[in-house]
Amino acid sequence: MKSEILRLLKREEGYLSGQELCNRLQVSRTAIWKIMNQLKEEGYQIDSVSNRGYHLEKCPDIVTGEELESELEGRVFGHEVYYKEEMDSTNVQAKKLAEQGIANHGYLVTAEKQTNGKGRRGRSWSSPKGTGIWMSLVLKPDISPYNASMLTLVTALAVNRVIREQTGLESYIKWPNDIVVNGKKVCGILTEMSSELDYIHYVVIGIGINVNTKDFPEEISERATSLFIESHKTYKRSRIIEKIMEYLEFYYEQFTLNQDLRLLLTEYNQMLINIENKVVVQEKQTSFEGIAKGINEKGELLVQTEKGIRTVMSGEVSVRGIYGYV
Ligand code: BTX
Repeated sequence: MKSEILRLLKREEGYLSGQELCNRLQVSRTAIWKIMNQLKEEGYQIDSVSNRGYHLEKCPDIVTGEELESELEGRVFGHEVYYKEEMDSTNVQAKKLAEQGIANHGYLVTAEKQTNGKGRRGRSWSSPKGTGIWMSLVLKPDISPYNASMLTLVTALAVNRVIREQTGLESYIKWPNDIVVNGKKVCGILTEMSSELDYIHYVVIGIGINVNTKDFPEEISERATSLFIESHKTYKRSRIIEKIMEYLEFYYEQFTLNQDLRLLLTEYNQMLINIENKVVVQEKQTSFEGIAKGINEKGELLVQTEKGIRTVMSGEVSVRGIYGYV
């Protein structure tokens, strides 16, 4: 009900009378009054005037379920949101909820802070309170498990587009799972899956974006950046989440049509920072160098070497520029 009240308040330009809210939601005046107080405690500025009702003057920068649900009306992605101020990892929580049968396709998990944010291969992800977007989307795609890793690339495309549109920054995708601005990492994506050989139980797409972060722990400060650091502006995180859900849903539909990236290839390769760059591909035991030529329909990176083109699958490799991270 709280998200419904928020949605109505956001839509109303003038004042929304208490009586109208009672009628619409079939609840008592006291119930409405209590929720208004809760919202005020969370930081919403609500003007209440007797005989006129309530008017929402300002929304705080928070990522609660009610804030997001009130924005994400009519969408499949993010239609239901599980929020807790603090979590170990939104990916871990999303997997638990999917295992329990609670999280269905499009279910979103968000937190203000992660105490054990995860990167790939056991690495950690710095997720301080209130500054970034730490979220995980549960999907139950009807696709082959072999094609699921492309979802990371689909997500990168959506996040990169939203960053560009919302901030005006020239962000790029660093294949396969980072978004970079001015050569530094502003976003990381961690896709995890539970499947059988030919059937996906669920996929969890974890997205971490440094939004209003002002500084970083020393060990990552040279390679990490935030939207704030790059643009000197702060952003309302719920707005960015809302836009990501919108674009991700759009790109996801195009991906599932053929279970590959043929419809997204041109746009992806335009946004690929590594393109035509010398890269070092580090595989489990060995490494090799070449020029990145872009990705193919399967999302593999094509690398021109002296011996010809090699296709690199995401997973157990890391790709970096010859002189550093990008
Ligand atoms: P990755 O393994 O590619 O990157 C992890 C590496 O990035 C770390 O080893 C560190 O060097 C650097 N790093 C750590 N924190 C940050 C940061 N905040 N900004 C920039 N660089 C950083 C990338 O893994 C995938 C990260 C996914 C994070 C999301 S957050 C929501 C969801 N829940 C969860 O536990 N993980 C995902």
